[in-house]
Amino acid sequence: MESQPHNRDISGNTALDEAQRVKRFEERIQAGERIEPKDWMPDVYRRQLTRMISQHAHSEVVGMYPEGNWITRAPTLRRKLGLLAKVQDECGHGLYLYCAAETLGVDRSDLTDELLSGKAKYASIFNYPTLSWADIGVIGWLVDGAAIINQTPLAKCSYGPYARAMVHICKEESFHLKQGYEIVTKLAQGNSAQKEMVQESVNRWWWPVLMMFGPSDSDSSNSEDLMRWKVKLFSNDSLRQRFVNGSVAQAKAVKLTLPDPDLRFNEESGNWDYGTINWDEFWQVVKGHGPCNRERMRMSRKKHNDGRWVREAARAYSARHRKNENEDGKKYYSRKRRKNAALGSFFTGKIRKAAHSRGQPTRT
Ligand code: FAQ
Repeated sequence: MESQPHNRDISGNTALDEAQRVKRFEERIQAGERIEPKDWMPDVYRRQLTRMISQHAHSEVVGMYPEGNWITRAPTLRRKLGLLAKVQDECGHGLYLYCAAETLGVDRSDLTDELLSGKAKYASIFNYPTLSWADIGVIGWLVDGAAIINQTPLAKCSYGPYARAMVHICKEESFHLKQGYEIVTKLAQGNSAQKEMVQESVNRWWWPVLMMFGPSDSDSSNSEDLMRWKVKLFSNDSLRQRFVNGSVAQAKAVKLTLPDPDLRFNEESGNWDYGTINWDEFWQVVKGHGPCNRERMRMSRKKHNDGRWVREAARAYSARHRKNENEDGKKYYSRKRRKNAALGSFFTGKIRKAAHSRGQPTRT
């Protein structure tokens, strides 16, 4: 009996086919080509992207809560409008990202279930409370600032839908950064209570913001895969360093200090060296034991339940819409609807004619 040269999988592919496909895939990545949803990709690439994009989407959505908390308490109408628009943008970012994740063959409702069950992570930073108005400025400056440093390279990542979503998102994040830095500048130039408030806020947010970039490279379990496949173009530590380098000058410009006694310019490396990050705190927050984890999850579940009727209405609308399509996808209108439409144009015609005879202008 002739022996089988290779094991075949369910679609009849041999192990050799698989190795060739991986090789071809990696060549495409090395050549800087974009991978698109219908292209072949290794399972691990698909899984890693689904994990990362969905956690990013959850972060944008949960990220609305700390700032949303201040919409009703913004000090002026201008600030209220700016904050409202910003929070709305974050919601939009979540939607783009869920759509990008869905191109990988997952369903958004399953991703939401993973968030609500506590299985999926979201950014650690959103588990800290917003205690003063200055926090809104500092989030815009530092949190959005860190997000931009982390996300601008993602706009050049190897997966097309993620990269394209990031272009739009980063433009909006840049606007958020400017808005936040403007609030910080005003407070830093204000009276002594305002200066104190903004400095106190920087002191609370600085270290958690450094943690946003993820664990140090030696503890980053996903970086190897993600960097080989050009999803992540830079390591966690290198982006964190870039952020520290930029923030020092920005803080100095508004006469604020960063709460790190070990912050020092290193002539040799050209970087600002910084103190030790409290990784124990980071992992505690990631595992659900941060100051606001419970509150954020409670709110997420409440919003999900409160929004049930909207999802049901959208589903019913979509089902009705589908019923009104012929097999070839063309719109089908019932006899009653066709009659009403005809009557509508009959009456519109009559009204126009009457208006015309009275010498009134008519809308065309
Ligand atoms: N928080 O192996 P790595 C924003 C987890 S959006 C919680 O290094 P990776 C906009 C990680 O999931 C902010 N968990 O992971 C905004 C992994 O666990 P897993 C979100 C974290 O993926 C502004 C484990 O630790 N941005 O701010 C965190 O290679 C203002 C090992 O870590 C993105 O999602 C963390 N900070 O690198 C909204 C950007 N870090 O999943 C409102 C895209 C790590 O294996 C207001 N994502 N973990 O169980 C990324 O760039 C990467 O996923 C990293 C993590 C860098 C976040």
